[in-house]
Amino acid sequence: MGCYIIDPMNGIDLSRRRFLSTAPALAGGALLSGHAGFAWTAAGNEQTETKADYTLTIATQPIELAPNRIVSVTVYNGQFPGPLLRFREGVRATVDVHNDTDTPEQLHWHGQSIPSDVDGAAEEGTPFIPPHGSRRISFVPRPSGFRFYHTHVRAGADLSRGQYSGLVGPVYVEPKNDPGRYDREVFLTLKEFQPAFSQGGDMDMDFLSPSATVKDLKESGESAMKASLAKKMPKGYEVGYDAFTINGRMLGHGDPVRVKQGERVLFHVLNGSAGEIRSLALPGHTFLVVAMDGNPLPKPVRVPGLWIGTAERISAIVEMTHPGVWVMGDMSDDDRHHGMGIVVEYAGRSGKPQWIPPRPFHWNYVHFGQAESPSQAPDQVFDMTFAKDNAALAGFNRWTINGLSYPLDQMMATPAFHLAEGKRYRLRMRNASDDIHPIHLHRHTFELSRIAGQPTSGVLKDVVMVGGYQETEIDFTADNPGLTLFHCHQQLHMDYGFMSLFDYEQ
Ligand SMILES: [Cu+2]
Repeated sequence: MGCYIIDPMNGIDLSRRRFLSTAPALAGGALLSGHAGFAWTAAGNEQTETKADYTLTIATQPIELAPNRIVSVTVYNGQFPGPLLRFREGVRATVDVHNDTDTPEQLHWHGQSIPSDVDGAAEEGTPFIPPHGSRRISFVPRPSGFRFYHTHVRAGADLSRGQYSGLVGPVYVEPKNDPGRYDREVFLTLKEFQPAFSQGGDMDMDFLSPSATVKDLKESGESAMKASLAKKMPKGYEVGYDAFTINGRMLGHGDPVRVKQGERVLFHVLNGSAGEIRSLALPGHTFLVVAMDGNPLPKPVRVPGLWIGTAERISAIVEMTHPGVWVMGDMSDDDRHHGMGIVVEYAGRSGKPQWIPPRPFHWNYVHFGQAESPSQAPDQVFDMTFAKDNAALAGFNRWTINGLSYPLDQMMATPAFHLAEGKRYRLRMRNASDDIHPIHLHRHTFELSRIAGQPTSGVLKDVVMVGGYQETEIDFTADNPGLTLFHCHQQLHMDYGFMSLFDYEQ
């Protein structure tokens, strides 16, 4: 989109190779004082390189989704998903990121409460990882649980960039003590490839409960759409996909999940999509959901299947009590037939993997929490209305929060919401569009407090799906000073305005 501003200091190519070859010329290291990748000895003129806990290299290369289905895609360390990174809660970690592409990159630590300069969003002031350059990132991982890392650049109309790429990987921050009663863990990353634009297409909303919509939101959304179509505007672009994968392999082409009868398997499921909402079911089995977005629920809840918004994570225990060879897959037949699934194979069983749809069910966040509002009242409530301006930006929908669209040609916009450290806030999000928006708040954990009119508490998350023409309320404590980005996690929506910045009062 041509709108990338590289900080002049951080735009300097600090790739390891070049640094080592030019190091003798940089006496004293003043130029590198902000670069934590090198520890200087007391003498100050000799450097030793400390080893990072992890190294991630961003590069574009062929990735095999299935035999003869090889796509060119940008990934971490030559693989999809990126390697599972395990951190210890509260123990400082360092990660070296090398960018072997021609464009600046951002690596966002989704779901962690860390400073703005390492969070991985240019809108918050995180320096870019320059093209053919490197950056060492150091932070204290927290809170514990299932998190992830992903690129945080705007893709705009470029379907090879942003999260349309394969720049997604799981993170597990080990808690100080792990109470889980399970035999083993399996990490699953759900992700589509081979994106293409289409016009129109309505999102499937039927799975969300409660389904009640708000009259004034519906009226304003529908009248805006009608007015646009009356002006002969086409419907704004949407993105669809040809290939669907779990852990980078289309159904039937990856290693099966091999289980034994009686095992309790803890699945950590990440929706790594650029914008799709996914579902997952395993015939003859149920899911005991123990955590959402990595945060333990007040109590585990058993469900017949999972619905996972873009960037959401669900940790669920499956008791292996139904021997066979099964397809664990998306409930959409079309998406499953295009690859969204993985085989679960019991020891000693063979044959063609079987799929049986689960009984119909609705997905209601309220079922996972307590049925009353949070006991702590907010100090302040922010009202936010989300709206769509159909096809307003060269065929792309323009998105607004309270009438404002985040500037496309600017990284750090003027913060629209102001926080005071220690105060408790409520966001009352009103969706005047017919799409479901997976809303993400950076650097903070929020508590669901009301879903389409139903009060709730105790469910701690960093992404929540806000249903079409519905209202959702979330509460959070301003406990991590610094610029904080708020946005819809659909790449297409955030790139075309659906973002806002919070700052802290000085
Ligand atoms: Cu959205």
